[in-house]
Formats: sequence, C-alpha cells, structure tokens
Amino acid sequence: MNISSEGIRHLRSIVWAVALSVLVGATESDSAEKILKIACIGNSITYGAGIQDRINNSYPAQLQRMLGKGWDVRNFGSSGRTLLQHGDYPYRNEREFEEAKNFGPDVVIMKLGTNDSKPQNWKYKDEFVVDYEALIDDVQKFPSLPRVYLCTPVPAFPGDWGISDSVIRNDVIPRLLIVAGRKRVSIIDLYSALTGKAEFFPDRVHPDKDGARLMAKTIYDTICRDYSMTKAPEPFGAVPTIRQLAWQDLEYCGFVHFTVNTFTNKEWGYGDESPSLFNPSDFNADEIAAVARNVGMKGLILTCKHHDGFCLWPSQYTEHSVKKSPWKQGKGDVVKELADACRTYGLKFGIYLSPWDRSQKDYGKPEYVAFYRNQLRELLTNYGDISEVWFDGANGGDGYYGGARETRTIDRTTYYGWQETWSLVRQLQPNAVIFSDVGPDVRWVGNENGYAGETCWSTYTPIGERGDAPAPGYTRYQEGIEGHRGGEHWLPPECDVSIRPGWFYHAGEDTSVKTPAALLDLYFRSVGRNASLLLNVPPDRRGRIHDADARALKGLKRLLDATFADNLVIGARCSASEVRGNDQHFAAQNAIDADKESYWATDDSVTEASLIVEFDKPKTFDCIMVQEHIALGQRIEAFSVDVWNEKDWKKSAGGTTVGHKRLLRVAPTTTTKVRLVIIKSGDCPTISNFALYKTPPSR
Ligand code: FUL
Repeated sequence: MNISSEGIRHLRSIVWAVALSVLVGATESDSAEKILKIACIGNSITYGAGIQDRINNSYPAQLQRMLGKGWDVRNFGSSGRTLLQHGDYPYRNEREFEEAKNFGPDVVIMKLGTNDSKPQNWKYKDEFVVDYEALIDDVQKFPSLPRVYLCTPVPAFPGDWGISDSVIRNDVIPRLLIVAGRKRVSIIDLYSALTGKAEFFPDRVHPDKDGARLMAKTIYDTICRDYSMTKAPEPFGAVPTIRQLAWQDLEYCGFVHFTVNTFTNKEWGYGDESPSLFNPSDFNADEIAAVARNVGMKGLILTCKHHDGFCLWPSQYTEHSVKKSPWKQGKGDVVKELADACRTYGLKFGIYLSPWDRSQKDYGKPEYVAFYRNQLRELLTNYGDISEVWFDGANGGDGYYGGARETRTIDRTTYYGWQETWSLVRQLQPNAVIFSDVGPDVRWVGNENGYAGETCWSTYTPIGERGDAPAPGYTRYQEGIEGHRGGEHWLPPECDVSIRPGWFYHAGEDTSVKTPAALLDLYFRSVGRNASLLLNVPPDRRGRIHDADARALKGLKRLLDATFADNLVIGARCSASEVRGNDQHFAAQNAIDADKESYWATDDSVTEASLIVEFDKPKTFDCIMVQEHIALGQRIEAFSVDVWNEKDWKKSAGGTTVGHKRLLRVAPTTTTKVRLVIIKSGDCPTISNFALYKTPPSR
C-alpha cells in the first residue's frame, strides 16, 4: 500500500520535530521520548465487550503492549455503535468521539461497520459511503491532524443480534474500499486476518483475547511498516498471560498457616478436633500484614481450611469453624480480618482451601465436591480481590470423616473435577492465579524446601505418575524443579517453604527459625532462579508473628536492601554485538535502564550475542542479575558473564536458563568492563535487565 497524503504529512511532522530538537540543542533521547498517540475508534469489538479482563486484553490494550513505550494507545470503543448516521446508535453522536478528539491523537484507527449490517441499519446502506467520508473528514480536522487508518470489520460466525457476516463481506467491505480509495487512507484488513478463526469468537461476533491479539498484531504490523519501525520478535513457545506476568512480579510473598493445629501442636489435624480449641488470645491481622509489608513481601496466602477441615471463616456449610470457637464469642472471621488488613497495607491476598477434608462425613463421595465448591464460592465472593488460589496436592488417607474414623482414598485424577472448580475461580476472580501441581497458572516447584533448579524453565508439561494424564497430587512432581525446555504450558514455579521446620507454629521450634543468611540463600535459589518465594510464617497461639520469626524476616530485609541498594550499571555505557534492525527500540542501553518493559534484542535467529557494559572508573560487584523479556517467552539456555582484566575477557560466572530473573553471586570482582554473553538461545534473546550489585561489608 502506498503511503497516503496523511502519511507524508505525518512523516513531515516527525522530521520537523527532529529538526527542531537539533536546532534547540535537544539530545537524541529527548526526541526519542516523543510519544505518538493512537485513538482507537469503534464499537463493542474495539471496546472489548465479552473479553475477560478487557482493560488488559482488548485489542487497543494489546496493541499498546506490542508498541511499547513511545506510544500511547487509547480505547474509544462504544458498544452497539454504527457508522451510519441513520443507524440506531451512531458513533458520531457519542461522547467517545469528542474524547478521542480531545486526546489529540497522531493516529486514528477506525473500525466501524459491524452493527451497520443489522437489518434496521443496513436499510440505509446507500448512505454508508457518504457517512464514512464525512466522519473521516471530521477526524482529519481534529486539531492534532491525525493520520487515519480504516479497518475492515472482523468476520461474524455467522453473527447474532441481527449482525450478518454476509452483509459485512458482500456489502460493507466493498463500500469501505470505495471510501478508502476516495479519501486516500490506508486500509487494515482485519476481516481477512480473522477469517476462519471461529474459535476466537465464543459468541459468534466478539473476538476473545486471542482474537483481539490477532487484531492488534495486524494493526501493529501496519504501523511498524508505515513508521519504519522494526517489528518486535515473535513470541517464542508458550508465553505468559497478563495475570501470570503480574504474579511473576510479586516474587516474594508470605504463607500463613493457622488453624486448630496451632493449639494442638500438630502438623496435620485428624478432623475430630473440637472447634473450641481455636482460641487465639491476641490475634492481630493488622500487625501480621504490617510485618509482611515492612519486610518486603508483596502478598499473603492464608490457610482458610487445612486438611483438618476447620474453617477460619464462618462458612454456612459446616459447623466446624470459627463459629463454634470461643474466639470473639464465635463471631470472628480470620479470613475477613486478614483480607482487610492486606488491603490496608497494600498487599495481595490469596487463599488456601485444602481439597482434602478429614472432618467431613461425605469426603470421598460426590456430595463433598459440591460442598468444597460451595466453600470456595464463599471465599471467592465475600472477601474482595483474591490474587491466588492455592490448591494443595495432599489428598486422601485416614481421618475422622464425621465419626467413621477410617482410611479413604480418592482417584486424584477424577474425583475433584478440577476443570469445573477452576472455572469457578475464573468466573468469580478472573485476575487470580491458580496454583497446583499442574497449574493452570502457577506450578508447585516439586519440593517444600524452597528452591528451584539452577536450570529452571517457566514452560512445563506436567505428566502423571505413570506417564498418563496428570492431576494435582498425581504428577512426576520432581520435574517441577526444572520444568521443561519447550514445555507445552507457561507454568512458572512457586517455591513454598516454612521459616520453621513445621508449617504450623510449635513453641518447641522457636529456636529453629531460619537465620537471615539462610533465608537470603533461599531467596537466591528461588527468586534468583526464575521462581517465586512463598515463605511460610505461622502465627503463634496469640495469633501474632513470634519475635524470633519477625527478627529473621527483618534480618532478611536488611540483607536484601543492602544487596540491591545500588545498581552499578546505571549510567554506564552499553553496547551490543548486534541490535535488532539497528533500531533504538531494541538498543543495548535498554538492558541497563532498569525499565522492565524495554529490552535489548537481536535480529531473528541470531542466538549468540553479547552485551558490553563499560564504566568510567573500575567498579566492584559480587552479584549479577539478568532478566529476559518473558512476555515473549523464555529463550536463553546458556549464558556467561565475563570481566575485562585489561588484556582479555575472563569468565566470572555462567548459567543455563534466565527467565524472569536470574541472580548469581560471585566473589567480589573489580573491573572496568563486564560482558554478558548469550551462548545459546531458542531464538533471538530479549534482555530486559542486566544489573550488577555489591553487598556492603556486614556490620
Ligand atoms: C502440604 C500440606 O500437607 C502441608 O501441611 C502444608 O500445608 C504444605 C504447604 O502443603 O501439601
């Protein structure tokens, strides 16, 4: 497609901006900072109707992520709107149109026509060309003089609400082509891009997030071409969802094991404990949340019900709960207090609801599964936002079972009907990640000692113990430590570990709390190996964090703060063996700007590359951090970090996988130049961060 007159006008304005910046002596980075604004005009498909988490998954939101910094993409979609002025709801009359104008866009992407295909609107088809031309005229007269793109509507499969695919294909699109030709604006053909993709249209009209992704990608490709931008690398293998990316950034959270066991001094309650045993003398959720926040945790996960079946909230489905405890005269609700405290202290709040329940008489029968889901529904509806739902794989065995006192085993692969249970979570808490041995969002790392493998893939294909279909509690869980290169699913590992030998509080363990140094070691072996750290800190019988635990946590915080206080590469010079398309968007400097969204990348299929960081004066480091831009998948399989000894390069450290974050500790090393070498990568590397730190000598 030729560059239209608008295109030339626009390019001219960019040339002017650059020329002006030279005249006034602006630096290169000033001109690079000019943000181009894109207004997306359209109906419910642009708005993102029906898309789960439309704020993040509508096509404009996905386009924003693809374009990255330097662009500001806004969604001005309005559901049910028509292009036709005589249509039932003309877009032109909506406030979104005014808002798009006030936004001052450099680019306007127009995508209307789907609702025009309804019979009550299409009877005005003869006005379609005139109306669209008038709308384009209006847009081109916006004070910001935007460049206009016209999109063909996506297909309908075959349609609903009177929307008709054949009208879109045979009547709307030919008229759009006439408009585009007459107004000399570029067409982006979304109809062809989504043809045959019925699976992306669950309601036959609105694309889901994958459909919206394809729309965004089609538009992104056009923009890259017209603005002479190098396209970002294609995703490599399985990639994370938005909710997984958000989870990954939490890195360090607390686990709170608290129940009747705290008072019986047990690790696994049998299910016959009297609820009256649960009686913390001084439970203080605010203090627990405050400690967690102050030591750097990003969230807390509470054992709302452990295997003993005792519920920390007044569930309407059982009497085995705080309702029957003397604590707060049976009026208390630990879940509510901790959920509220987390909100007050800016922490995420997650829930653990043990699938195995040793108190329930129906455990093992279908009735129990319905009961379990009812309890889950209570937790997912009554306590605000839930960030993570933790499904334990421990399952079946002896128990009280309403007085039967026997051993019950269940078929772990079929009994719980996990798909249905997970869909409840999706429906009631769409932003929550689901943790279990098999995900579907976060996997168990395969041990309770708090470490991931030195090689650690976020990609994973869980397998059942006998090589068959897996389920929570039925996997070759040891494989979770490393994950699988090229694994089918994006399933990053979470490392759960207790600060004490047991998961619940036992006074006898007050002297066995892990030391700050041991905790730091765990941090490096979890967060530093592409996993997350879920550190259990069990409240004592008062319902508070024991001093010994609080001291250890504060000690860890001091060590972490000291280690990561000063990123030595900030302000250094950085160059790379190669930069993707020689384009600033993928410059070497992006790897040391401490901005997670920007990254250094090479051209496609370049799988060996290096990055050199140079200092003005020698610097001493003892800790290395590398991060990949995992939104596009995990790629690196081998890397090394070399230092310059004024004659040649000498290897300082190395490793296999990187992923979200890789931390390496080395002996203190002083040098003027450091080199990150990507030795092997599944496709071109994408490095979002390379950092060096020096731990100050301990006081
Ligand atoms: C295990 C449970 O059996 C432990 O008691 C603890 O809750 C741990 C986190 O998960 O499977």
